[in-house]
Amino acid sequence: MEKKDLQFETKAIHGGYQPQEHQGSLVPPLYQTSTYTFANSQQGERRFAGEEEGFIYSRLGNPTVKILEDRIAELEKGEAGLAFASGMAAVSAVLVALTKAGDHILCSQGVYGCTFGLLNLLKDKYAIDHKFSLMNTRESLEQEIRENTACIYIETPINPTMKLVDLELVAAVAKERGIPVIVDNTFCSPYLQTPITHGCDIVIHSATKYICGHGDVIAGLVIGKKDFIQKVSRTTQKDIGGIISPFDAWLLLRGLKTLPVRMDRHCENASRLVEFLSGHPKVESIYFPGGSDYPDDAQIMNKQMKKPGGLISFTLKGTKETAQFFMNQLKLVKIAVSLGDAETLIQHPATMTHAVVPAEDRKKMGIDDTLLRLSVGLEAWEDIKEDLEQALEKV
Ligand code: LCS
Repeated sequence: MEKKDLQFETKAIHGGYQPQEHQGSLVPPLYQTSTYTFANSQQGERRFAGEEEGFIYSRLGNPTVKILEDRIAELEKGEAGLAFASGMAAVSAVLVALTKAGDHILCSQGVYGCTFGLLNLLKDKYAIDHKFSLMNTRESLEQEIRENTACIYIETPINPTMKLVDLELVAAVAKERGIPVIVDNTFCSPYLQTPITHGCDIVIHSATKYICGHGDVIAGLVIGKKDFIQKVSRTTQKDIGGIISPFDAWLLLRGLKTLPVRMDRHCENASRLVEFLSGHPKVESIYFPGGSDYPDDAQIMNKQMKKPGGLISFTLKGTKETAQFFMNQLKLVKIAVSLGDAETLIQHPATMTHAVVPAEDRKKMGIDDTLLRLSVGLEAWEDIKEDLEQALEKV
């Protein structure tokens, strides 16, 4: 059977790796090396000139990292992948590769706080402007795309409001104008959503999250067309240098093997907790893909997501202090940023992940002071529910 015929669960375990090319080692070996010896000076010359394939120096490529890049490309149904030291290293390498001074970026109405910070940095230092857009109709997209729009940047679901963006709609409008569409697919992982199959061009991950799955790595991934990935690899990755360490790539290869089973459990737990929170008198709103607070999103979800995911955002009746008091009562659920780990985590976006976003912009993004974001872990859902229940009782 051809590799492309294999199912996701199988590719997550075997993708990009041939044991026979590595002494038969069942597990991909960890090439913990910074450089590679050349057989002679001419071979070094040929490798630098691009006339001969082979490794040169680990900032330019590493065999363990390459297995990870090939595996994630298969899972995202893209041509090639590239691994980075963090999600932000991936986001910045892509945006810097696609823009020049005077350009414009059209962005979803809400992004991770540091992506918001990066957009402002690009604007302040290099006059690369941006506009936040709801991206919910063809007409508004057509109006918001400018002549100098160099790329469209989407998070869906958006961190932390869980609002969805219709990937096929945006990709269709962008394609007519030849504008690349970038999707930050961190909240879904390729198990729940593959933006390239919906016409988008570039996928980004904070691999720190579901792809790692164990809260012990900071890393980023980019997937796209071969020529684009090669361009990033030879410019904004090589010369800015935000590369992943071979050991972190090795840990991500391990994490990926269990991505499908972990995601199923995250999703199952989250659905049960949404049910519990929905009926609770102290909860005001719940933001969850396909839920009743964004009625239009159910249709988008069915089109592009396999399941709603493992993140739940919700507001409590009360104030910022109510939300903080509630968090402080939790025992099992840990107060921490990040997401996608085995442990259930809760954070307060207005004062944590999105604290860098000015209050006025937070309001536009829908980040209320009472909003909480729960990253549902892999524990027994009954135990998580009990912890939430006892904390809500005290509010
Ligand atoms: N994109 C999204 C959607 C994210 O949520 C994050 C980090 C990043 C990119 C950046 O990735 P990193 O450099 O951290 O690997 N999000 C975080 C969050 O929501 N809590 O803590 C970090």
